[in-house]
Amino acid sequence: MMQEDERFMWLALELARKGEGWVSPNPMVGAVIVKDGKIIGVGWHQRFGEKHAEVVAIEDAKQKGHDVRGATMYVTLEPCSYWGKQPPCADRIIEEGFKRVVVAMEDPNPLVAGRGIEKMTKAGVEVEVGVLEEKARKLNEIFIKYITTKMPFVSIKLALTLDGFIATENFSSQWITGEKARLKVQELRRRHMAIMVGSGTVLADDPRLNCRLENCPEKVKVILDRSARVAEAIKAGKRFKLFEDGRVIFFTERPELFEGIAEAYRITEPEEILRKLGELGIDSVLIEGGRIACEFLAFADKFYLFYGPKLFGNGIKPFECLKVESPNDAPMLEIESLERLGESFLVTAYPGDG
Ligand code: AOF
Ligand code: ZN
Repeated sequence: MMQEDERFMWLALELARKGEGWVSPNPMVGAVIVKDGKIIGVGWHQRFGEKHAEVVAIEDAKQKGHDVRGATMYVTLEPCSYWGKQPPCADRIIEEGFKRVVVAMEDPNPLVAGRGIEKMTKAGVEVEVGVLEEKARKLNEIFIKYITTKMPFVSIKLALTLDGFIATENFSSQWITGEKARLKVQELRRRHMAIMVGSGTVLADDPRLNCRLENCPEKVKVILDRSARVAEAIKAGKRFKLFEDGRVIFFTERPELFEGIAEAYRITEPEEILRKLGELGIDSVLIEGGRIACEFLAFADKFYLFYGPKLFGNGIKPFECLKVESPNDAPMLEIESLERLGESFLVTAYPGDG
């Protein structure tokens, strides 16, 4: 039975992932309905505010002429128990007469937090929790952080030479990594609601900061521009590609200079910037500006370090602000994976202990 449960949950997790980028700040959720050992319906949460995975799967089964009474529902997140933008899935599952519900993880949303499971159990549904839980937690690491802290999940992405530089001494950084690594960055952009860089990057590279994969929603672009250099450049007649799509937010000491240009806040302290983004409903930030990475190091939840096969000898270092004197004092990372991307490679890591 266990093996079977894992197999269907695996499929539910794959389905959930199809909502990536579109459901934020909601979780990615997938559901599979099984009766007499056969899959009779599948579904996933497709867009923020729209139908939940369980309901999509129930409708899928019915539309194909199946009766869900007595069936098993595999779902990657505990079915919800309250009325939000959608009705409570736990109630619907009870009404539909499911015999068994297999859940990967409890919903960390304080409005649910076990109440969905409790409701179904009380109604006589067999509920099992924790199948492929680790995988489900990883899939929704952004949601878990945001729903429990109201602070966005912070990822730091850097492109480094093998000797650890993010740019030459005159700030030139195009290109350190190759095509495959750049495609991977697009996938990271899909996963995060907002992309953040400093004004130096905007002025030097004029990046679009968008997601160019097909099936990718518009991004929120967050620019740290303490002295409003971008506003001044615009007033002097310069144009920037990042304004071509998506929402643009500046954090600056001079928000008044951005009137008629973009949304701007008089906040420059990293923790306050993140708090504001959380208040604005932004669940995740991908920090792409190498020179702002160090300021946000203390708040980083994840690192994506791309290494290209080059040596600069000298240049800009990403974490110079650390000033570690003894290796024993160095912050540690916990490496999750190593991935080869053409001639480059990617180290994915979490902050470690210490
Ligand atoms: C589920 N299945 O597919 C999703 C769930 O405003 P609402 O009604 O869309 O509710 C959002 C909350 O519902 C979200 O914070 C999370 O706790 C849960 N999301 N639950 O059973 C789903 N997307
Ligand atoms: Zn629901």
